[in-house]
Amino acid sequence: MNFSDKVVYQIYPKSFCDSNGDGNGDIRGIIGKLDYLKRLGVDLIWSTPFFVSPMNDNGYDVADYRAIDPRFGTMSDVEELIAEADKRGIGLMFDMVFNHTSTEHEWFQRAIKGEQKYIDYYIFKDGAPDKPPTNWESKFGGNAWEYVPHLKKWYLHLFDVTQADLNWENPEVRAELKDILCFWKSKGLKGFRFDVVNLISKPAEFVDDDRGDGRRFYTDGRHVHEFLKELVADSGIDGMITVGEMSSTSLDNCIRYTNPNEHELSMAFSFHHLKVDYKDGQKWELMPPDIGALKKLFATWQEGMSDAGGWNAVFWCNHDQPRAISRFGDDKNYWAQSAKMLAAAIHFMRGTPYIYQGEELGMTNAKYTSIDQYRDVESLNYYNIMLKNGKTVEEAIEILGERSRDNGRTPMQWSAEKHAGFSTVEPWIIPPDNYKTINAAAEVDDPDSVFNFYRQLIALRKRYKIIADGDIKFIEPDNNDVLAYERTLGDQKLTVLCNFRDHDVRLRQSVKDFGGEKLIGNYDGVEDYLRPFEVAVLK
Ligand code: TEU
Repeated sequence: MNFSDKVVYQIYPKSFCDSNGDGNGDIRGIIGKLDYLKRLGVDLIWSTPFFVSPMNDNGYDVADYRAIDPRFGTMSDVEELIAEADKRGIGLMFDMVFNHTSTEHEWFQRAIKGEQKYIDYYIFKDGAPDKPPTNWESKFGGNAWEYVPHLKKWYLHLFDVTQADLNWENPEVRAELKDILCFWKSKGLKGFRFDVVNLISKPAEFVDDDRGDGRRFYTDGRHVHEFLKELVADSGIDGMITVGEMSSTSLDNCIRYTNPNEHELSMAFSFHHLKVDYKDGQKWELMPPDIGALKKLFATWQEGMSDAGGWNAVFWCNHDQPRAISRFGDDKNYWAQSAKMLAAAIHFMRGTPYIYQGEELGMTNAKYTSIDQYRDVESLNYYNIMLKNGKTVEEAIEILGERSRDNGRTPMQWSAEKHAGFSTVEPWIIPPDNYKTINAAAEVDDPDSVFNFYRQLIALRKRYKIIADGDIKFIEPDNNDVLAYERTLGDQKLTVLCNFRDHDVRLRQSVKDFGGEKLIGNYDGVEDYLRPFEVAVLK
């Protein structure tokens, strides 16, 4: 599939639309909103997992890859979703969580009963009960190993203790995963998203990390490219749209993951640009975003991938990230301006844009005020860790308000009605009060809305080949207020200027001198300077 002119919309089903009044979103809820997505103009939907799961990590702990969790619906609902989306010209991408399974998966259950075949499906190590095999840390806090007393063995879990890492060195495991892909491919999907797929290849030896949490031993690991090539070839998914979630990855590896000559994946998510507000690289330490660093990262990745034939998935938001508008914009005084500026900043880059549910409405962080309002396993773990490390309750709540994954998991704001029009009953997680003004019903018919700005961005990508296929070069490198780049295709040129500040900013030359005509922007006309959070796209 040629995907340079495509736009993907990400759905987190638990928070998208509740069709049966149980407070949780479901598959039929998605079906009911397909016309909304058609109106927006997206080509593909990536849905996060809805497979059978104990839901300790909201479905990223899969217990059965071929069955739908009844809380989300049935297999026939899923088949109807695929068919109804197809009628509207929208393809489906499902989320394959292949680095680990739930400990409730049959394979793990048989492993802990002592069946050697299934012990070999996971990463079990012998050891004494008081000493984990290595000092590696789980991404959700604490040591990454769990002891199983009756086996006298530890198993590795890079995420929650109920998410056991699979042993990809075992060809039987790889064969199982290929079968799962074939099963879903035959249902008529257009593509797949692969969860933390650059963590699948673990080292030959497991040793302590004296310089970090262990990630340097398994990130972009020794056989990862070989395993991906094999998975893609043997399951016949080359040519479908595939995106790998690459955790703490490198540019060189992402070039290899996505260059079409390698026959691995179509594109990659990398996260470096979403760590520019981590103080000393620590997620749980607050700092205002470093816009200079953000610019450098975009320039390095955009130009680097482009020069070497790689392809980026470009995005600000997903179900693991706080809302970009609350991080990089001003969600109070310049709400619409910053929502639109952030949208344009990435939609004109080289790569496939991803819109995360609610981003097209300008949804903001929840900023909950009490720990009982949080649901995410990572947030709950780190709340306790922060208190243990001496933070006060107020400090911990302030940090979660900025950093919790739940900020991106609040119910989709469909209307000003009770529960944001998401459900008829109290949702599993409460919406922020601003749903009364920020919601789909208020925006879809308003030509100036954030929603209609996104709609225009998608339409422009289809109309101008330069947006989909042009080269990219970053300009104004020394200006730490403005992200600026040029796209070129033949003799055509587009200049994109984005002000990340809440005040006017001047460039070395007048904005008017960058181009003759404005293609799109978030203020009327063009001044010599950029207004607060202004974006101007000039041709
Ligand atoms: O995320 C992987 C991941 O690295 C981030 O979730 C990161 O760990 C988190 O933001 C901590 O700061 C994927 C999924 O997107 C996520 O929802 C799952 O929890 C995780 O994998 C495990 O499957």
